[in-house]
Amino acid sequence: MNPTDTLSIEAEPYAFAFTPATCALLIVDMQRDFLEPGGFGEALGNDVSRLRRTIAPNQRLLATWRALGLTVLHTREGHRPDLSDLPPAKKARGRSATIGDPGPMGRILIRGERGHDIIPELAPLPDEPVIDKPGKGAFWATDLHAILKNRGVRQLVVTGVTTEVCVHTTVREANDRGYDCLVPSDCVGSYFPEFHAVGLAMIKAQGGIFGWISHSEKLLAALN
Ligand code: TIU
Repeated sequence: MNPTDTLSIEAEPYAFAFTPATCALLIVDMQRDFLEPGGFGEALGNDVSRLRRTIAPNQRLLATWRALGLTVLHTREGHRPDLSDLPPAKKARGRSATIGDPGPMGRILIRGERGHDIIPELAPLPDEPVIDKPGKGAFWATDLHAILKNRGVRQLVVTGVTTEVCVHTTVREANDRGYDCLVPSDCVGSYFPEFHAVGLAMIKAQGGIFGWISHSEKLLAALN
């Protein structure tokens, strides 16, 4: 496989043609706060174990992207320790605890705390940009678009959690900025199976209104 070749994989609503050299893997918010007990996900009343099936397929995709020398980026949702970038309306949400409150993994969704870190299974390498974002979308209030442009990236494989929240918002933001987005269904997850299914259906509806849906095995088969 030559990274500058154009590959095509089976996807919905139709085949996804991509050029690996200009297609980045964007892993959204695979943080302890969402995937492990005691964090933000659980504070919102969710069963975090539902997200853990996404870890193994993300590891396989990440290993292949790295082995081929392709662009990998990670995002983390979180806020400054002084909460100065936390809108009061966002602080007010939640149940037992809210952003900035102490928890078993440190202050919830606060940069520098253990819970805010990416899970060890998917730890970024030093040369992989980590985008710290205060919102659900990875483009708002970040330098992601500039980084992608500087690297010549035009297409994105978007993975991570959760399907209908940060992945969806990011795919919509990327689509409006001109990126083709492919979402491998096994590499994204939600606390709500029904929202996961509808979230994916919304992306591929209307001729791929926001992007394409496929499976990591199809990507790996094309790349390996
Ligand atoms: N609550 C929920 O489903 N998600 C978030 O709050 N953030 C992300 O999706 N990362």
